[in-house]
Amino acid sequence: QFGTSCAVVQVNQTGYLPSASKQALVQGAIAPQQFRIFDASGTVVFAGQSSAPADWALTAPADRRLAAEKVATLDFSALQQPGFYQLQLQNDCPLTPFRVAPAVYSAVHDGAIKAFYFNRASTALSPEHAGPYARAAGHPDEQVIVHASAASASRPAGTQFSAPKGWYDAGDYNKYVVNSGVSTYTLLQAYSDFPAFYANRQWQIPESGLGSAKNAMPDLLAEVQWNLDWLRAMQDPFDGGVYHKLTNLTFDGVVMPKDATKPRFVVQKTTAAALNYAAVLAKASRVLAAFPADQAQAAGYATRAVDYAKSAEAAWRWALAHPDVVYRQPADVKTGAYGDDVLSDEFAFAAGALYLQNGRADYLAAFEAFRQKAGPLQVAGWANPLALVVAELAVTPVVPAALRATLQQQMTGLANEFVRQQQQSPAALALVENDFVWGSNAVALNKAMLLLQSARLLGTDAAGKIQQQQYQQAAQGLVDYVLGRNPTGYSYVSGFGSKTPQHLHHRPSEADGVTAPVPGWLAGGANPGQQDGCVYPSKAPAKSYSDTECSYASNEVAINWNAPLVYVLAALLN
Ligand code: G3I
Ligand code: 9MR
Repeated sequence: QFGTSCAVVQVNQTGYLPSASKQALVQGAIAPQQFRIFDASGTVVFAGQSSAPADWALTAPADRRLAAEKVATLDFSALQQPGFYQLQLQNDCPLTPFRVAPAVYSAVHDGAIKAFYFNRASTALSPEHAGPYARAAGHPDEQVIVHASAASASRPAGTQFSAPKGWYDAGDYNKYVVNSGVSTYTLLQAYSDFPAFYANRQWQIPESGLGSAKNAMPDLLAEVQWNLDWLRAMQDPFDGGVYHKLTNLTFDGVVMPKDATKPRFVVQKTTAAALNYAAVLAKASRVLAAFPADQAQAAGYATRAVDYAKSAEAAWRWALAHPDVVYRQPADVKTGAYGDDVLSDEFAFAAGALYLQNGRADYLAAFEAFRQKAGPLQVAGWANPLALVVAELAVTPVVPAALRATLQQQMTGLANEFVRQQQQSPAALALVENDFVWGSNAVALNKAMLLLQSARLLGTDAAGKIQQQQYQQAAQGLVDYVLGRNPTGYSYVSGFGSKTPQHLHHRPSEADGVTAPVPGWLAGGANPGQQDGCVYPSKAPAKSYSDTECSYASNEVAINWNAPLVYVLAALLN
């Protein structure tokens, strides 16, 4: 019933913060578009014109344009009054609803962190906390078998030990130290960057509100503790080495946890696992030790803080003695590999985190040596954790001033590049062709995280303020992108938005008999690699997303994808 010439408009489906930049995406227009915005009473409160439609990624051949059609941007940043609005191109075109409100990311933030609770292993989820997603316990992981690849004199192949709890990695039911490490570190960083925000924030998990004033643990730390308890058990107490993963030999079928009863193994000790473990345990030690002494004592944090620090150092020593044990998937193991041959960034990650924990010069020196070896700073990801610790070292006063300056320059150098990407994109999105990999939505959010962390490094002079605004705008664009302002029109977070993934590759969501998937999960996102061989609507990088259970390469969920979502939403709410 609408005019055939109507272009499609995509907005952030959860809304816009009053003072933030506000943009929408126009797809399929060939000429600039006029647009109007109506308030709830139907009054026009804003009118404007789009940017000129253009191909996104000019360097790509015609069939590889990121969106397969021309895109343009509508800017209505000046609309700051909270309210419910509708945006329209020409008179006979459809209305696109959106809202402007101060706490617009509050619910989606809580959903994104609650998702970790929904993926807890070794426990039942109660109706009180999980509603329709309540389920029986699975994967007790109390009799985990040492795989031949992980055998040592103290724990020969076939030895059994207990390593319960932790979060399932993703849509599968396995637990991988490398990926768990970066996810946990990111959540702990959210806690240490926004302590007041998290102090009393609750999202109905079993630990919510438990304990006396002296030992109540913020929900975020309680959630993280669930995973730390598992991680801690992944270290071989005899030599400090850390198993790479705890897994079945082959992926489970589409069943609920209680019906997934294949034997569980720990597989190979690796350098990357030891280093990620060391970084997280060092960070956790510091977070727990920072509580007021009487509170930390009452809650048992003080003891744990000491244990974690020692354990992190033991893992570090193991890594130094075994500096190049890369993960090699044994022939009988078919689950996720998280293999990475480049370890200098992991070494620097662990050294930096240990230095922040113990202040020792040898760790600082190791950080510097490995950082230089790792080369230019890269956006964080499971194979590239270094940026996570660089962001903290860059703002920590005990770090020597010259090093801090270098780290700050590295961060702003990368952030400036992302700003350029946004400015060069007709979609006003800081995304380039290389970003569209398996887990592209997390690439977007890790970029946003780096931008927001870089924004706080800038001076308060006029130039600093302009740059800061650019960083915030680029980050906001990336958040908009995952929440709907993208060429698929999906808000990629289950349950949050008007068009959200319905068929996540997530075993509980598929097997639980509830129509709607478990809420709060970020789908991996557009991925032209299409490694799953499923049916996709398009090959164009930014449209290569398949909302099907089949599609693990574009529609799976993962803890390392939700973690930067949590961080970035917390940052925007602060
Ligand atoms: O980095 C390269 C890039 O340089 C290259 O241009 C591009 C071209 O294809 O590939 C990029 O690498 C891809 C990499 O993801 C990017 O992070 C690989 O092709 C791709 O195969 C790889 O996918 C990983 C996938 O496992 C398969 O190993 C994902 O990162 C990783 O998130 C995913 O993790 C899985 C676990 O194994 C099992 N549990 C679920 C989890 C999520 O799907
Ligand atoms: O479900 C698995 C998913 O968690 C992984 O990310 C993915 C890639 O390792 O593999 C999925 O399992 C598939 C397997 O690799 C091939 N057979 C079909 C499985 C999905 O149902």
